[in-house]
Amino acid sequence: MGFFDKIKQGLAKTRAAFSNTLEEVFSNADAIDEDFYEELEETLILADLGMDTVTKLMEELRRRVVNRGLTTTEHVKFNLKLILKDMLKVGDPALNISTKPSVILVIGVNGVGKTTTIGKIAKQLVDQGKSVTLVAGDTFRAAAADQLEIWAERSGASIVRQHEGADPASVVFDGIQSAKAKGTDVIIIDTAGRLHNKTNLMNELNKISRIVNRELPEAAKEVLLVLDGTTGQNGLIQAKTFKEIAGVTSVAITKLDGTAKGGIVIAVSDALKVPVKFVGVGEKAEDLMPFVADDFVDALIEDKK
Ligand SMILES: Nc1nc2c(ncn2[C@@H]2O[C@H](COP(=O)(O)OP(=O)(O)OP(=O)(O)O)[C@@H](O)[C@H]2O)c(=O)[nH]1
Ligand SMILES: [Mg+2]
Repeated sequence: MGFFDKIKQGLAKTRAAFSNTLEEVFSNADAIDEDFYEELEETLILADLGMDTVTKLMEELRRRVVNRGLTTTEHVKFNLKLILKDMLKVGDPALNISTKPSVILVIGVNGVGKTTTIGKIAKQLVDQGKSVTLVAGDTFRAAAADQLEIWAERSGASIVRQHEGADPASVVFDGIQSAKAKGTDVIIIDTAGRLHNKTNLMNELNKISRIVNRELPEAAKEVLLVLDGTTGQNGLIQAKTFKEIAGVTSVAITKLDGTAKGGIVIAVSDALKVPVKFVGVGEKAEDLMPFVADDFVDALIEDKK
């Protein structure tokens, strides 16, 4: 199944809530007037596109309606989709793993799906013929490394871990040495999301980044932020904080299968200006998909047949 069909399925809850209401707004409109704009705006906000993004979107849409002399809802809908597609194109959607080794540092608050996402990415990379080393940088509890180990076995990746409570930066150092010795293609680092405050988290992530930059100055590096799609606007706040403290280069949004608020993908992309590279629609390895912006919008807002 391609991205389009799979994301359509994964977005079933969002589609049931948002797409149907949107369709009504379009088909009930007698004219492109203030009533129409108001209803459209309300529908977009309910789908969790976020106030700022919706405001910007509506301004651009109104501008186009005037400049292009749009008079039919069909044309307005087409332009709405074009604007959304543009909002999702804020950088290269492919993972930057151009060097050997490359490093993916995976961050995010607890429970969002970091470890699962790492496992899924590892499985996909190994299936593509790449060698992968997982680094258990979440040393808060032994169970975290155990969970990563299960994914290592499942995917065919190797894993570097230490005891519970070990210094994450030292595990990362070990992981890099091991990857260098083995000639690994991609190193993926798991981190703890449960540090008590922003300063702690920032110090920890900075320490890890320093080790990576010192040991692998030439390597391609991704800082992949994982967000739980079911947390809506809360996820957007997390995203802004992490961008500020950790230099996020890409985003994965998980659990879209469990929410009616899939519009968060657009809100995050627009607010951070960082590309969404993966979306998760389930717990299996194949349920994490490389993101395709145009297909996402086409699945969210279907054209009339
Ligand atoms: N339905 C669904 N569940 C998911 C998805 N991604 C992750 N999960 C589930 O979310 C739960 C938490 O995932 P973890 O990978 O353990 O999250 P984490 O961020 O590593 O959590 P901590 O290590 O506690 O910080 C698990 O039960 C996963 O199976 C998804 O796309 N869809
Ligand atoms: Mg974890």
